Amino acid sequence: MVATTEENTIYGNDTPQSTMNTQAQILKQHSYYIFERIEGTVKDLSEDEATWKPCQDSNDIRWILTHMARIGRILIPQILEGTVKPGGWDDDYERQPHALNELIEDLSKAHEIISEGLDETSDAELGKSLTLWGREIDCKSLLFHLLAELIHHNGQIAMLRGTYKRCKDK
Ligand code: NI
Repeated sequence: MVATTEENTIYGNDTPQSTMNTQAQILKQHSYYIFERIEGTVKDLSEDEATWKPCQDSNDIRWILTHMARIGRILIPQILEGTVKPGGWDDDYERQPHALNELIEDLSKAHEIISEGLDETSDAELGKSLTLWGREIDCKSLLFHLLAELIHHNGQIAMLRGTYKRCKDK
C-alpha cells in the first residue's frame, strides 16, 4: 500500500534527531575542497623548495607542512573522537622529525580520517561543548577554526613556492 502524505509526514523520515548529520556532511564537503586545494599546492614539491626561506627568520614550507599535518592528522581527529584534553593539545607531532613524503602522506591520511569521522558524527555531537585551554567551545566552532587554519597555511605555502620560483628564475 502506498503511504498517504499524512503518513509520510509522520513516519516518512526514519532518521531520528540524534543521528541526523546534515551539518557534518557539509563540513565533510568543505574539508574535501580544502584537502583538494592542499594536494594541488604541494604537488611536485622538492626538498630544496621545502627548506628554502625568503629570509632567515621565516618559516620554511617543511615547518608549515608539519604544523598542518599535526592539525589534520592529530588535532581534528581528537575533536571528532572526543579525546581533546581540557588543559590543551597534548601531542608532540611537531617536535619529531618527519620526512617530506611522510608529511604529505599524513595530510592525505588526515583527509580520510576526517571524512570517515564526519560520517560518524551527528549534528547533535557537533553542537556539544568541550573545554580547551580552560575555555568552553563547541565542537563545530573548533572544527571551523582548524579547517580554516589548514587553508590559511596552504596559502602561505603557495606564496613561498611562488617566491622561490621567481627567485630561482632570475
Ligand atoms: Ni597555525
